[in-house]
Amino acid sequence: MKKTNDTTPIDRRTFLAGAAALGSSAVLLRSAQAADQVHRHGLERPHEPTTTTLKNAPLLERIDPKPTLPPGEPGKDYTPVITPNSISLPWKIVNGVKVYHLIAQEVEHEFAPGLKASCWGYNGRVHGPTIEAVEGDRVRIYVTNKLPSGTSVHWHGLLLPNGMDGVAGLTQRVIQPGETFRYEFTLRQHGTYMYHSHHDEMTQMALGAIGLFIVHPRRPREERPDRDFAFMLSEWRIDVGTSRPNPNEMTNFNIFTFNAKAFPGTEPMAAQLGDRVRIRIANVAAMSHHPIHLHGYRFRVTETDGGQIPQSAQQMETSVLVAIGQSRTIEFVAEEPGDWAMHCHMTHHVMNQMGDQFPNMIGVQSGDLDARVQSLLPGYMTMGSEGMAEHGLHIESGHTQAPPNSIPMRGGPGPFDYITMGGLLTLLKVREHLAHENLDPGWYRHPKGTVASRASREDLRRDGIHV
Ligand SMILES: [Cu+2]
Repeated sequence: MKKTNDTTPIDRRTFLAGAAALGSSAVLLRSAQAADQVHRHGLERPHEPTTTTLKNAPLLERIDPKPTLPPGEPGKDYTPVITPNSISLPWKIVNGVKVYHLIAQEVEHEFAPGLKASCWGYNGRVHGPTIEAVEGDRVRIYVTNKLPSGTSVHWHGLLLPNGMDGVAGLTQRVIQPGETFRYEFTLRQHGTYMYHSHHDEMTQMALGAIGLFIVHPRRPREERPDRDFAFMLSEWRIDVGTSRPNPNEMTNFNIFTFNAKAFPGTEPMAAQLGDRVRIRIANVAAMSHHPIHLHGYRFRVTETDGGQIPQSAQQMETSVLVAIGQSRTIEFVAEEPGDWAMHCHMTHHVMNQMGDQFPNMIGVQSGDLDARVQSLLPGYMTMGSEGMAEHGLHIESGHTQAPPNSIPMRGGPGPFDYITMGGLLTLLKVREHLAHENLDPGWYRHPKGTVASRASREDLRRDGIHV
């Protein structure tokens, strides 16, 4: 894969270059002539501002250009994206247009073993499947509403004709239950975008009516990644013992997810040593920004949802803040083998369904308090005198019964001990050889002498450490 100096997003000239390479259909010629006129006008009246020049372009062609390149193909034009715990939405090509079908519907969703809830999603998934396409593609997306309420879909971050923007009431009529609407536009940019309900967003997004919309570059500026992962961050309020996310919650969310899964329900990212890895992270949570921290690596932040960051301005980071409504893309070469944590660094975001209305009991010997409270509140457990770690262990060992349909303060099993993080945690697993392309390769087998362990008496004596 060679480096090119293409400008991005695809501008009119790039479209034309593609058109010229393809030959001359009537459509191509028409758009070429139109662009020529724009160009000439620009030359004839060089002092006019760009906006005036643009006004001279046929309006329709400017806001909804006809594609001049064939539909982008996976493997040929791009490395297909991997959405852990999810899939890409299938599509077909009809007369050169990529056709998709989203069905908004109620979905029974499992966040992690032990917690299921009735959510709203698309095509049987929460969140909806990832829409994947290529810059310059013409897409036609049908949206069928099987929800009990009206809905609409907004294509968050995409440049498109105003009437395709999906804001119910403002740019279109509400899609009533049982109706199917058609959206159609040409992708004029590349990057990590989203789609989500834009009718009663507070309710519909809180219940999960969101998804990723990935647009691959037609001609990448840099080498293509070997692995291209995509995550959507979201947050939920699901009270212990209930099974419906609460859309009325304004600040106090208690389930935080990568692609609608809390650890240990999150599927890890598998990569081979030396792979170029791209991770896209989008966030349309209600209230929380998430500083996502990847262990073991430093990475370049290569894209925002506004576009590619020039190489000279790309920063090396180990955490990337993904604010609400934003997406960020990071890239690195997988040079460090192991099982590396990737998680939100807001410590409450790696806890699930934590009760926060109790006095601080750290260091307090609570005696038989729990047993007495449990006669009134089954499943009650004081945040123990040693902190929260013991809580998950107590539950995992069957010592304490978790309330039905809940994952309070739960983490998950690790190869050494219980991992005391849940929520926004997933793993990057880098191996010298992967037996199966995208499957979990199991726990890392550390080379001898590379695991922290209990210091020996000899170590302490040699180094003059007195304990
Ligand atoms: Cu967070």
